[in-house]
Parts: sequence; C-alpha cells; structure tokens
Amino acid sequence: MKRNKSLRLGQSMLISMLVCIMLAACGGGGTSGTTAGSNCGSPPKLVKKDHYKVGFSQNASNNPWRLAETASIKAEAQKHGDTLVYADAANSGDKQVSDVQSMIAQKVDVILLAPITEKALVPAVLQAKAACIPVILIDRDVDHTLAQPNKDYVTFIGSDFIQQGKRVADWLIKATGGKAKIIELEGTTGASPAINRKKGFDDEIKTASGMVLLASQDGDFNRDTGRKVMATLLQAHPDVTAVYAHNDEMAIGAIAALKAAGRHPGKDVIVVSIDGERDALNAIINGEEGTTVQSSPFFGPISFQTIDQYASGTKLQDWIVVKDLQFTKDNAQQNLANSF
Ligand code: GYE
Repeated sequence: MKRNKSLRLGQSMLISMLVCIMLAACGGGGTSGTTAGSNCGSPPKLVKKDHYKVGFSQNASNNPWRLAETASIKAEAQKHGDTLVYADAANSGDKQVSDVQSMIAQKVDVILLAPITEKALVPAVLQAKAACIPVILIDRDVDHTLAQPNKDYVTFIGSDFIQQGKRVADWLIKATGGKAKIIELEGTTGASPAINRKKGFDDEIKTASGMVLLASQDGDFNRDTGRKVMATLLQAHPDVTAVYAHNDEMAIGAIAALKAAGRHPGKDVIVVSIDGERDALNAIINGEEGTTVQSSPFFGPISFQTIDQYASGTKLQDWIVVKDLQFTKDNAQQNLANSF
C-alpha cells in the first residue's frame, strides 16, 4: 500500500517534471512577456490579497545564522497573518528542489527561496515559473546565465558579498601593515556568498604585495568542518599569520584548531570573517578575532514588504541590496544584544 502510494507519487512527479521541461523548452526561444503555455507573466504576477500562502525553502538549519533567518521569516509571516509553508533542505540541493516542487504542488501564492548553490535550484525556479508561482530569492542568488531576475524570478534580496570580502581584506591590510600569510576557509562550493566573498577578498589583497594567500579550501560554512580543514592546513602551512573565513562559524572552528595546535589567535594569527554572530562578537571582545563584517540574517521584514510591493504592481530592482555593518573591538560590545 505504502509502496504503491510512493510509486504513484514518483510517477506523478516524473510527469510534472516532464511537463515543466517541455514548458521551459518552449519558453526558451526568446519569447518575451509570458512563458509559453501560461499567461501569468514573466515573472508570474502575484494577485493582491489580504493574506498569502507563502512558501519558504530554507537550505539548512545547522547554524545560528540560518536559525535567525528562519525565526525572522516566521515572525513576519505571523505578523502579516500569512500562512507559511516551511521546508528545511538540510544542506541537500536535491532535497531543496523537491521541497520547492512540493510547494508548487501545494499551490502556494509565492515562494521565498534561499538557494543552497547558484546552479542546483535553477530547475526548481523555472518549474515554479511554469506553474505561475513567483519566486523571490533571499540571502543567496542563482547563476544569472541560467535564470534572470525580473524574468524567471522576481528579485534577489541579499548582501553585497563582493563588498563584504573587500571590506574584510581592507581591514586586514591595515591591521597587518600590508604583510600577512593567509589561509582562506571558503563557504560551500558553488554558493553565491562563497563565490563572491572569495572574489572580493582575493582581488583586494592583490593590491598589497605583502599579502600572500597560502591556501584556500572549502569548509562548507560549517564550524566543525572549518576546524578540521584548519587543523590540516595548519600542518602544511605553520607560517600562517592570518585566517579569513567566509563565515563566523568557520572562524570559530579555526580559532579552536589554532588553540589546539598551541597557537594564539588574536596574537600570532589574526582571524577575520563575515556574519556578525554572537560567538564571533564575543571572540572579538576577548581578543581572539579581529573583525567580522555583518551579513544580516533578518530577512523577514524586507521579504514580506517586497511581497506586498510586488503584488501592488511596483517594478522591483533586479537586486535589493541589504546593507551591512562591520564589527570590531570598538563596537562589538554594544552590538552584542542584537546579535544571534
Ligand atoms: O553568511 C552563512 C550561511 O547565505 C549569506 O550562509 C548566507 C550565508 C551566511 O550559512 O553563515
């Protein structure tokens, strides 16, 4: 019985996927305005209502940043009296694609999507479009050669990741007098913040000839992975004097690895990162971390405001830029209460 049911589910998913692929293929011939087979707009329009059924596809829930983002979305949905259909992809691109497909099947009005990587969720974005459901990307972007804002999805709401990397690099160049041997811990390979935080930082340190990048490796935006990768890289590069982590979780992991190896983070190795988590602010206060550039996870208010604007027919920017602060020993203490 159960097997039959899942077989049928599998078959119907296959059929709907085939329909979507056909629609995407028909719509890909340069026709503008509408997707072939539907006339709901490109991107699909959102009919104005008092209350919406909003899908929120979260990519993971294994760190304070993700939990803060989810809490912010849930609180705002409640404030608006909207119904939230929430799914956590638990760090799997495949699961996130099927989460979005399930939201399409549940006929949500609009989908807030935090895509795990730039490429993995593109088919799901196109399937939602074919099903006349507008998608708003939040916190991470998709590959613009495969799906475009104001066409395949409504807009991307998120930080300027290149700028974040550049700001960290500028701080580090100043703090080290332009001389450092750096290990870089990258975020999840293929995720837009990992790609662009690397670009912003790597390009900027090239402006100071004494800034040497010893190694750069994926730590999956994860504390324990960051710790392990740092421990390994430390053996190969004992001459390291600075660590740049693409998020605070990996920075905290790196600090643990440095201490376990008898090093003194904040004294013989300067650690810098991005996000503004409470643990990182505390590390700055106790001298083990140099700076963290904020990447705000509080997407609730801006996301629901954008939904309202879109339903009212306001033409939205391709990218709604979230502005970020920067934390150092001068302001970490006073921002502790607002951290996550
Ligand atoms: O910096 C990180 C999270 O996509 C901007 O993803 C977000 C990043 C954030 O896992 O901590």
